[in-house]
Amino acid sequence: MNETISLVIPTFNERDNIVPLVERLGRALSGRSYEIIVIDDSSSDGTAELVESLKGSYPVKVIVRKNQRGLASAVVHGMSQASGNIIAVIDADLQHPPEVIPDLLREMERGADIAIASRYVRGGGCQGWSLSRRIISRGAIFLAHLLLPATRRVKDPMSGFFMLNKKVIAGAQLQPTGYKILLEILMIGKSQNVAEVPYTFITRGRGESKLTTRQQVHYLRHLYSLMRRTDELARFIKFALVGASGVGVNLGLLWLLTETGGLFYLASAAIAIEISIITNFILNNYFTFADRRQPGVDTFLKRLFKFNTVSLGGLGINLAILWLLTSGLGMFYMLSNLIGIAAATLWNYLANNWWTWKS
Ligand SMILES: Nc1nc2c(ncn2[C@@H]2O[C@H](COP(=O)(O)OP(=O)(O)OP(=O)(O)O)[C@@H](O)[C@H]2O)c(=O)[nH]1
Ligand SMILES: [Mg+2]
Repeated sequence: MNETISLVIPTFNERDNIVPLVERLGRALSGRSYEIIVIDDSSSDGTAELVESLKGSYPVKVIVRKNQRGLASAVVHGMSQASGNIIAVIDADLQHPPEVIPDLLREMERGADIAIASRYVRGGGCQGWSLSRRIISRGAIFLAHLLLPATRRVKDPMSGFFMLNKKVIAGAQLQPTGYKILLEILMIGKSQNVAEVPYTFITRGRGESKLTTRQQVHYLRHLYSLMRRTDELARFIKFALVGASGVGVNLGLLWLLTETGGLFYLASAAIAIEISIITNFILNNYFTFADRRQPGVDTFLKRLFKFNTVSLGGLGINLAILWLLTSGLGMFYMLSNLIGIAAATLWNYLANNWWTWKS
């Protein structure tokens, strides 16, 4: 395969890094057909001019954006200018070793449509990260895995260093905001086969980081936006509606069994709870998680068992919160119970999404 590889490099004040990066890219890709597209958001340190001066020696071009800032949008802009079918995205600050690119290419040649340089597969890592940055990075990935099930196939969906086939994003309505462009591509693009290769994220040697706390908070908004655009939010609303129908079934049966069936109210309650769990399960199986349904009585029963277990956990959470808030904090018990129900619903949703209807 000797397709042209389009390397997209976002820059903002990377004067000290861009030349050594282009030189190392040239060595890593020698013998291959490639182009380098630098997207510079009007750096004030002369980054764009430096890239221009490399034109005689390397296949580089630089696009200077005047009134725009933003890593993800810069990358999308760069990708739209790619003439090759294979696009690689790499930071300018040498934290992404260009020597990994041949490994990414190998995965593409084996049939991957996205190949990710990953910090979180065996052999990968982060150099010199503080404990807090490690925790934030892992936490961000955990949240993505929790709320966006389609990312679970990838260990490092936050990587800024990856390669993809252009057709993955052809026609995709990308809404590039913030820093996490790969996450957007994984969720909105069309990829079948995603591979990860290990690399070590090196400490930044020169220049300044542009990653701010504001960017990290912005990430949460991006997650929410992706949940909305990929129907994961709709799934949660369906789950909550099914839960509400279960309350109806539960109360109705409790009344019926006690009043007309003549059962002791605690016995009716136990039966009513179990039956409402079963009706909730059936509705969720055919409605909320219809896209993850699998044939076979075996799976059905296994999932019903898991759903029951999760519901029991939810009941425990509901009661624990009711007790803590009422007896511990003196809150009115109806209000405590409402908070308990909200917490249990969240637990039920996340645990069932993660475990019962594992995608
Ligand atoms: N065009 C453009 N590039 C940007 C922008 N913000 C960051 N970049 C570039 O994107 C890459 C990653 O940004 P960094 O600030 O290094 O972020 P990071 O690597 O996640 O964080 P550090 O480990 O702290 O460096 C670098 O090449 C930056 O120059 C921007 O607003 N526009
Ligand atoms: Mg960096």
